[in-house]
Amino acid sequence: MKKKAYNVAIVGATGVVGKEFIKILEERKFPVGELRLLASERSAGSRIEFKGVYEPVRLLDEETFEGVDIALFSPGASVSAVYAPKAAKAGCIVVDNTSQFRMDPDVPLVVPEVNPGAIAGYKKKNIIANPNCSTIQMVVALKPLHDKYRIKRIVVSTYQSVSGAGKEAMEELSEQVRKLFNMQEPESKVFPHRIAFNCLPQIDSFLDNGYTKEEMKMVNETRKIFGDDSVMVTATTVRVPVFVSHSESVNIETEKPCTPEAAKKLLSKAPGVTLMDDPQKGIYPMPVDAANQDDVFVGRIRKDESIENGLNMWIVSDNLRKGAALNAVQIAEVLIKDYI
Ligand code: NAP
Ligand code: 3JM
Repeated sequence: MKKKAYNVAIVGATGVVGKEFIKILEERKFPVGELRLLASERSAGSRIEFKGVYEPVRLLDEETFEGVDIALFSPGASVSAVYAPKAAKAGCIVVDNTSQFRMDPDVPLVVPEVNPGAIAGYKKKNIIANPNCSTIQMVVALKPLHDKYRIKRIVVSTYQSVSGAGKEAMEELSEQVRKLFNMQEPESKVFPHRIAFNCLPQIDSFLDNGYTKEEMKMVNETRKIFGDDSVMVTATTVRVPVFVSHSESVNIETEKPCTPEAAKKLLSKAPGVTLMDDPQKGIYPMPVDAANQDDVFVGRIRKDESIENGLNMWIVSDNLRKGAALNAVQIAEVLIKDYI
């Protein structure tokens, strides 16, 4: 028999993704029984509102997962590495937002609009991975095009907001702007260089191949989610001084010819996508409009005139919602509908 309500733990509840989890569970009326909010000793003892009640934040420890059905994790990769397997062993299903398990062949990597069937694979480890924010918005927009025209190659450049690096990163941008307006020297602690009025062509650390880890996440995760290693992907990921929503300039080469008009028609009906494409009237997606929205917004669709079958487009979405917390809650919704 189906349960009426599920006990849910949020690990990293005081972070920007964690707080979005709490908002989205309430907004979507997810059937929450007990809500267990977990963080480090820095925040244990504080309270966060859920459905009008101030729930206590507790310290993440070994006993925390007894009786929990679903655990939504966003505490950073090294913390997930230790605690997600413990939670899974205690019997709950973990939906992990970090990069820790994404490429594990025994862990499904899921975007419900793209590969919902993969969720069934959670039984191997009791863990499901949520992809990187930049990957999620790109695959939601490209999946219908891949299904119909087969994408051979993707070239993507991102313009990622500071909220993707957490609460301290958002504070760093605010503080740097304040200092610069007051003729003071800004400090950089979270980012490797000043982010205020600047762009940083580095997200996460550099690898031996000259790419950053963030760039290789986009390459590897896209292929895993599409279940198609023949798709070639190359990425340049850039941090920009925007608070919320990531933007992406995406170029695709398809096997079968696809006109911009056909792409627009397909995307106007695609699940989770809103087409905003009337540039003559100034209509195209922008981060300020996408923030606090659920959909992936696509515009500036046009022919790549330098190759036979190519398209350019501009894809924008709220990185904390579809890029993180919303996608994970949608996975949990499929779990309770079809599996538990
Ligand atoms: P954040 O604002 O810095 O929040 C980090 C959260 O993790 C806080 O609640 C923090 O608690 C908690 N935490 C840190 N160390 C912990 C520990 N040792 N034990 C228990 N809790 C701990 O960061 P965020 O933006 O929410 O992101 C958190 C993580 O989610 C990232 O590191 C990343 O792996 C993942 N993420 C994924 C996506 C995605 O695309 N799917 C997007 C953004 C982030 P305190 O308040 O106690 O410090
Ligand atoms: C987004 O623990 C960490 O260093 C987290 C780094 C991080 C990640 C990650 O690798 O999990 C920050 C922001 C992500 C992500 O989604 O990949």
